[in-house]
Amino acid sequence: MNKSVPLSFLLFMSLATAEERRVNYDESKVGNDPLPALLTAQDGSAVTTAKQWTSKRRAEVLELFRSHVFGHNPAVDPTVKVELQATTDDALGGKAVRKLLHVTLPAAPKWPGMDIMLHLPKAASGTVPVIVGLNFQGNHAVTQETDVPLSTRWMRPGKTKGSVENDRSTELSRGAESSRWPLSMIVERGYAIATIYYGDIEPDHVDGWKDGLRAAISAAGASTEWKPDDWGAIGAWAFGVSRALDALAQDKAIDATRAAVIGHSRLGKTSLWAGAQDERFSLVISNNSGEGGAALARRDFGETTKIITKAFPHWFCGRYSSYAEPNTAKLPVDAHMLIALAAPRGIHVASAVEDTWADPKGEFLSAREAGVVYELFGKKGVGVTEQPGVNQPVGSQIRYHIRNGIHDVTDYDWQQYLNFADDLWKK
Ligand code: GTR
Repeated sequence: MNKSVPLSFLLFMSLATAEERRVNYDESKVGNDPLPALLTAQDGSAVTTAKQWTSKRRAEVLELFRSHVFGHNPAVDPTVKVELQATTDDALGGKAVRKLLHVTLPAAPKWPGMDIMLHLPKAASGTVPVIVGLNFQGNHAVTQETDVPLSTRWMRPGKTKGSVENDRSTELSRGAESSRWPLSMIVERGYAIATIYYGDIEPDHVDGWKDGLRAAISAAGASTEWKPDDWGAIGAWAFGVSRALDALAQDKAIDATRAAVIGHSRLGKTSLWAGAQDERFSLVISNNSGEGGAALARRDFGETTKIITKAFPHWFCGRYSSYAEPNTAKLPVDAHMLIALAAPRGIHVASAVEDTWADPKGEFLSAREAGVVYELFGKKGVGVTEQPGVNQPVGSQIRYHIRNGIHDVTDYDWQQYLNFADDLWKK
């Protein structure tokens, strides 16, 4: 059993019927529904070449994810307006130049915009690759640097008064998420690192869209009635990540052809979806993304489609909940297809031993099964058939590792991601 009980689990328990309150952690009971075929097009023809994947099958798979899982983004002019709000030449003890950018969308003036915190390696000669990811608690929580302004936006309610959890917009919360963002290590390895608070894009609760990007983009604003295949919060967050890349690409110090997207947990699901849609990301990183991310939905282990769509219906399109158990086998996609949408680019899937809620084995299997698409491009996937042991990263263009410990992002995880980035971009 996992050590820490996820909030969604508690929420689910309070909403669920007795029959639904069953979480399986027995590998012999995960079920064996076959996965949808990656290499059979909707007209029944076999996909045998990279060209057939790129020109036909890829678009079909992407459309299936839009129609059934994450929803469609609305048509909107994505042009961003970027304001440089502050530059610090001696950030991170002199290792980095830090820029604070504010990004808005002129086509959606009601959206207050998002703040990007960008750290650039000072020692770099020439342009640098960039890693972009959303954070959970505000840019001020990612760094200990006291001159980064505290977020004034919506924050996830906390559990205990007077603690970091309950005071996410006060000095108490400064640096609270910094263990997940080893900024010094990243810039020392020659990478720029950009992060954005996910709540800037859209608050994370069922009515969050009313104060976020989705209402601002919809002509009907907060009186919008969503169709079953309209975008959910993950769609909006992923859209925001792409707009961040637009903004970063304008910085002369950055080489946007070497851009990675990273995310943990729900933001790992977001990273996968951003990488699936936006092929400018040449490396896609899923850290403990679990159900609705890298974990196969058809495996009944840990969190299920039923649990996630009950606890967090706003993350997905409305239709996704119709595939809650016992209907999961009818879902026309599964996580291996989400991984495959990154092909032939680099993708890294990471699990943690104690993160059983996210189904580490299901995360590995999707990475393994996506390999057939990479092979069309002459690239190798994870290169093994069995899930590797702890701290034994595997794979070529699809990487996978499982480390000790809980649902989290650790220095060990980052070291693997940076090693992969080096292999892709520096060798
Ligand atoms: C959990 C949820 C997971 C995961 C996680 C997170 O409560 O059940 O799917 O996304 O939240 O984002 O922290």
